[in-house]
Amino acid sequence: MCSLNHFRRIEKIGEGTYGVVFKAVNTDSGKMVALKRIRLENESEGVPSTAIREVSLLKDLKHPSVIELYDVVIADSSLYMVFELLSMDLKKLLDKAKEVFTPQLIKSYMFQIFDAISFCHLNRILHRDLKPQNLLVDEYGHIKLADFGLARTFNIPMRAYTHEVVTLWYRAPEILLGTKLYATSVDLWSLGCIFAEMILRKPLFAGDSEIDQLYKIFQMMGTPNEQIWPGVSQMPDFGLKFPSWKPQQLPSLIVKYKDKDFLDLFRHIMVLDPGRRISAKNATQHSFFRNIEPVTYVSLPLDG
Ligand code: INR
Repeated sequence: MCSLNHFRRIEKIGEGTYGVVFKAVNTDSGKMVALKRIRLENESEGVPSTAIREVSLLKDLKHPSVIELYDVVIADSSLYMVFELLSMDLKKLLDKAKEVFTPQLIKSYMFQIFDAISFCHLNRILHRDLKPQNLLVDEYGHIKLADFGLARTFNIPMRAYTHEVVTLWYRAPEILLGTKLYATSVDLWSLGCIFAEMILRKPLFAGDSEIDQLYKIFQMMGTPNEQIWPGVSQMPDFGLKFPSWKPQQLPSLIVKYKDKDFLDLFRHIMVLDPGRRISAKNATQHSFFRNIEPVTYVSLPLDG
């Protein structure tokens, strides 16, 4: 634990689910960092010790594709997290630089993220809210996971602290159906949606409410039943009145993707029954990644 006095804030760079993120500099070392502030105003008894313990565990979670947490600081009824700084998030890159998503870059990003998620799952950490905004990229072709590990401590809120609507587009069907027992498979669904978006250059399932999100998934993947997903009819929010859609052909850009192995991997990820969905570890060993190439320079769009 170190003091906040060692950091000078430069500018606000992002708004995570739980708080605002600043670009800052460690004035002792000159090192640039990302400083995230989580306000804990309604915690009258100070910062809960469980939160401090849980957040501190993340300091030991070291992987080349997981944003490093350098330190945790408690100051002025806030919890500050000092992180590794990267130049851009994947959402901005998807919005601004659609042409950078070559098949090699998509494959490289997919491998790095599956490897990172596999490592997190091995350490019994679920992300639970993966989306392009919390995948960070740099100009060397690296992609790293951020904004994870807090879901158990703070719960995923309905709205970001800024009242911005929390996106549902990457949410697994079992969460939308009200499961309370999250498994590692929720993260695989989100990754499938993100990878489809890199190829399609638009979101795969862009729902504007929980039921719209669920129906968009069912319209493409088919409405689940007990045959294809044992236990589905017992889920808390399963409705007997759900329309029964037949599975549709996946978008043609995915079916006709130039790398033949992609479709097989994608089909193993986008499985409605979480128990039958591929694991992150098995995904890294899929034949799609046989010819993985080293990461290379990516020209990031300048801000403005
Ligand atoms: C950037 C962000 C660059 N870097 C947004 C951003 C736009 C451009 O959120 C970010 C982070 C960074 C960031 O460099 N390191 C971290 C975010 C987060 C943790 S978190 C660490 O957890 O998502 O708020």
